Amino acid sequence: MICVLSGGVGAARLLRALSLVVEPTQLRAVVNVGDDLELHGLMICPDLDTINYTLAGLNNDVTGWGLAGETWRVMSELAALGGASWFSLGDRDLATHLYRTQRLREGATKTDVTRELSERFGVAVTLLPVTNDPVATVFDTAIGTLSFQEYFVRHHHDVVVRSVRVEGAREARLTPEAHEALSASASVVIAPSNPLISIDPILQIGDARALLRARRDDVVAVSPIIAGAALKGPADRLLGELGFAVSCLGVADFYGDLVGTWIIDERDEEHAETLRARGHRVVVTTTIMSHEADARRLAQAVLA
Ligand code: FO1
Repeated sequence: MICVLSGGVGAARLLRALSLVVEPTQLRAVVNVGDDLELHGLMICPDLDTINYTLAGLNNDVTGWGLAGETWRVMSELAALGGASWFSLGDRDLATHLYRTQRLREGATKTDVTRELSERFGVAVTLLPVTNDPVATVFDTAIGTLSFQEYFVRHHHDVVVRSVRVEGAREARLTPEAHEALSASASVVIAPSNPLISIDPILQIGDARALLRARRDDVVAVSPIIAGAALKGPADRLLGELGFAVSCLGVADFYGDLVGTWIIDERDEEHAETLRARGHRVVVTTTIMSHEADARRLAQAVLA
């Protein structure tokens, strides 16, 4: 079994790549829930849904989130009523949130509902929310305190961030399934997701960080920063704002002694020696998964 610490798009692509070279049933994704939100009375779990939709081959390539072939009739009716429409929920996507919310009201856990949704979508990778307890990633910014999606969507991650915190992390517990995946999988892979706002909210739960540190030699991380920039989202900007170098070295500083092996892009080969000198094993390869052959090569490097 391989465990993948996962945020949204970067993790979804890595899991899809890994599924090309290992049986998907051998993969377990421990997924961030710090960007989950309650809106219109519905529980929305963007990272879990992005991964589920991507692995089902149904992700929306135009938006990068939500479902393919989406329509927006409910949102435009809601906007016409003067309702909150800044966070776009497509008509097809809404069914997922309605289903999840109803099941949670009936007493199911997020872990239960995630399993049910994966089954319905025919996804064989096991998706595990890191916790079933309430947690929320919050940004202290130049314009005040913002929830994750206020920062990310409403303000297009275009405000200066002073600090990030995960409310509820101290009290939250790892689910037994996530605990087992982190401690008993043959290896743990940190996906090329945003280290500060997708992976750290996983590491802050329970003893996740200690579990990884204790098996550092089995921990492989794929750098989300390539030649000083993130492929998508604000990871590069946030690293700089929070005092880290905007490079794979800055990401390595952030994770510190959790990682045994770094997988960095060919364009960052110049940093390989520095990482080796710090005691990491380093693999240099293509980390952009835009073509199947590259995705397969990256997956093979991760597994090797
Ligand atoms: N991202 C946007 O930029 N705008 C949206 O309106 C939006 C809606 C949305 C609805 C459901 C969902 O699962 C994801 C959605 N996202 C949207 C993506 C999401 O905000 C972020 O990509 C993740 O939270 C970061 O991992």
